[in-house]
Amino acid sequence: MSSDTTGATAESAAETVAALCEDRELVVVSNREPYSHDREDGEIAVDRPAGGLTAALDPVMQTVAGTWVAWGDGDADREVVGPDDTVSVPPEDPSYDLRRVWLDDAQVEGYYAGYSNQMLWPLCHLDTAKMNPDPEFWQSYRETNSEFADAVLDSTGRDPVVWFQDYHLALAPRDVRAARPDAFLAHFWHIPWPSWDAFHALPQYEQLLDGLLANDLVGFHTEEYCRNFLDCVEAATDARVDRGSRSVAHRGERTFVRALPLGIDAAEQAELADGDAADEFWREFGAKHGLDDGDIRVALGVERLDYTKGIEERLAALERLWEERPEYRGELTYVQKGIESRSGIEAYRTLQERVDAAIDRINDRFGTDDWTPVVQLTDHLPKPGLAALYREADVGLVTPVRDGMNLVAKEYVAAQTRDPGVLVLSELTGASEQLGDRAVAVHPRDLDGVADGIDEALSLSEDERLHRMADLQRVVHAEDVYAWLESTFETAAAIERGRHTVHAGTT
Ligand code: GDG
Repeated sequence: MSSDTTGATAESAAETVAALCEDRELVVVSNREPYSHDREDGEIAVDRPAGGLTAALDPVMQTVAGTWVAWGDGDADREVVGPDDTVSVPPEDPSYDLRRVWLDDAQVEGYYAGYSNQMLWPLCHLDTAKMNPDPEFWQSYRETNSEFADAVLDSTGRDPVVWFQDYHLALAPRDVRAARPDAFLAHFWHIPWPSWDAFHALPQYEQLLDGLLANDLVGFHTEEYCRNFLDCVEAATDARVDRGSRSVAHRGERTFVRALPLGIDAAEQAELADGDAADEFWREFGAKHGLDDGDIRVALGVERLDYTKGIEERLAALERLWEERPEYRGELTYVQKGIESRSGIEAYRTLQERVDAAIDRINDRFGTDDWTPVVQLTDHLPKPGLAALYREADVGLVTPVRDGMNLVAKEYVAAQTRDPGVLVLSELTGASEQLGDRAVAVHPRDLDGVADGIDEALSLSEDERLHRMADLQRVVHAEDVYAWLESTFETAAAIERGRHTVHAGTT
């Protein structure tokens, strides 16, 4: 299948961002770093950008020659930095600075695994029972955010454009603002923002909001998260919320709140799915699991093993499907591509055990000598292998119980370059705001509904599948990661222009 594209590319996005930043320095701040240095067989090796966002920002940073501030977690990271804790990257063509922040074990435990992943993560995904309110976590989060802010201040001049990423860094903008009143500060929050009722469960709700309101722009994936954020500000602070302009006046500053749904590199995903490496992967994988002759249909789930992704509920829905519709036994295989994640945290370890037990139970119950109902893959796959799985899957099962966006849904769509499959998508993902209409929409906890959704997806005519997928691909290509970069920076530039107009008018 072919698709329309916007024409936004890595190069055009980088040029747009450079033009919009004019001569101001761009600083990106994130927990994870874009390059890490590790020792392999005594030699220092460089690990490349992995995630889609990091890969998309890298060419932008190369063009604007900015600074990226992030946790240096590679085991050889300290060996390659200069006295200012900075290394120029990429190694083969150094064009921007990577400024590393060092975390000790207590910070990894308190700031990262603790407050970020055992307070903010469960809170924003509405799983407040999993919150662990250890006071040390908060202390560590505050201190570490200050360290990130110091690193930003050390590495920039008077009025940079600083772009914070995600929930690890909610407090850092306030420290940067105090020292650089003229900086333009933006923040993108990658996970859901909950309603005030839920957010109220966080003891430090005021400090969190105050940190984020130091930004000129706060971006979320969806309009719903923007509304929730404004509701929280209204309920918890004395800031003035202006719903018309979707902005907040606080401490003499104004913060604009915008939905900026993140996309993927859709053109790259389609190319990978059509490439020789994907074909090669599928030949081997299909033969190994008896899926190569096309008789057995394939459903696919891809994610980090996380309790927000709805894996247990999905397995239960599949079990009901095989139980109540025996015609799918021997006819439908589910491939569970679940990569280990945050396994230092108890809730993640126990999830892993329950998922393994559910898969064993289902396979014992329905499996035969020549058919395994659930094939589990726990290894990290190279991109072409993942693209091959997407391409060959008749059903892409994306059923989180909560998810900020879910890029897997978009990758699945972009990889349908041949006989198109069908996306089954949870209503409780950010992606459903853009893709819900043309996917088979399901509620992840309605197990019969998910089973029906899988049945419906497998029963659609070829014509219907082609139409739905063409519509989905148009969205995923038009609203890709480069379009996202451009609209983020165009929004920032419009806010900045407005700010100067207001100042000019008042002096
Ligand atoms: C957070 C929010 C939001 C997975 N296994 C392999 C692999 N992956 C890649 C996928 C995809 C990425 O990991 C997962 O992204 P998601 O968006 O699905 O989910 P989170 O990790 O929870 O991300 C989420 C996102 O931030 C961005 O804002 O959408 O809501 O929770 O890109 O492809 N990649 C490779 N091999 C694997 O085995 N190469």
